[in-house]
Amino acid sequence: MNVYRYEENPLVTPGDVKPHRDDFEVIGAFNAGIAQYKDEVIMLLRVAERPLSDDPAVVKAPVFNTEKNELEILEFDPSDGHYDFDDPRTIRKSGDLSRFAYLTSLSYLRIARSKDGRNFTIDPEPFYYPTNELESFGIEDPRITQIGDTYYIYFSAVSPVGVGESMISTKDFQSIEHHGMIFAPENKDVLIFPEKVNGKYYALHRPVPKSTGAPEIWIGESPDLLHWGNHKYLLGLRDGMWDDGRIGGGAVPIKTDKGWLELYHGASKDNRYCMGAVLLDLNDPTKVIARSETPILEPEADYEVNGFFGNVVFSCGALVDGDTVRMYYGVSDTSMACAELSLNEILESLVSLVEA
Ligand code: MAN
Repeated sequence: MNVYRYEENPLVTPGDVKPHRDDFEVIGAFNAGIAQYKDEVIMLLRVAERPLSDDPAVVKAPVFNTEKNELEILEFDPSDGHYDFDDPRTIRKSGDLSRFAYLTSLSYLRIARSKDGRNFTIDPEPFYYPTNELESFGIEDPRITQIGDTYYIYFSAVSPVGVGESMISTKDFQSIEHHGMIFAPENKDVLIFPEKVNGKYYALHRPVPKSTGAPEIWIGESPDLLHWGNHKYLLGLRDGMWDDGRIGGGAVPIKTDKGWLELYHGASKDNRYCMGAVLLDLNDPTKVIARSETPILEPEADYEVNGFFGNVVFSCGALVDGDTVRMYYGVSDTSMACAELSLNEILESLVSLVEA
């Protein structure tokens, strides 16, 4: 696969973003939703901020208190045996490492704008900050689907009761309407198709089943973008391959002559995140036609390998112009980058899953 990484990569780094509070530092500006708005490319950044700490003997966890409408900062002693601090992203209760008790940073959404898609200017204020109790641990990994003149923005809403997917919408990237939670916990990586198929809206989503099953991709349908049903299991993990740990949708599905092309992320069991592609039937996206055997993009560049949580390429949006796919992607849970790939080359690389 020919991958052209921009010379300007990483395009946005935490150092480019001014923290929205003086007592905080920005540790991530990554996993951005992407949209074309008028003559600008909008990168809706997931900005992760954590409370400044000059004492290594204190680990802090920011939590948004919706009743008081303010951030609270909890403090932990890293030698406290009740908790496990090994994953820099989370604080876990010892003996129950399958779930987290707190996050070490809080994420919200901030706009970066560009005329050329390479040089971005970051808005001085957050675009959307947590506003309700389902968002008290933060807002993560937004995706943007434009339908008519409305941009639907949906994201992981993280709180002590779970990680679900909530949705807001805007027409001008200024005023916001909140539509509540559209997929209950645990669910992430929702990708709403940009148009109806046979009279129905479709969305990919990624539940994390517990009794049986794995973090794999499902598809559901809706009459109105708010009520989702008729869920079907779509795409699974592959033992011993690059996507044998967890998978989830990445960019908004791209309509092509051959079908709906979804650029998805797959992580191995040891948390190396790559991007791959899957082709779904144009008239029935619950049918998988073909899939990548090998990744279309994997962590290789220094900024993709090293960072807050290294070895991660994670796309939440791409822009397509003719044969050129401009895939924007978060790197190492730290910064944003972009690479161009050929649409035809991606399609030709897919291996058919349909019996001849
Ligand atoms: C995982 C990672 C983190 C994220 C949490 C909560 O631990 O994806 O980046 O903050 O889940 O969604």
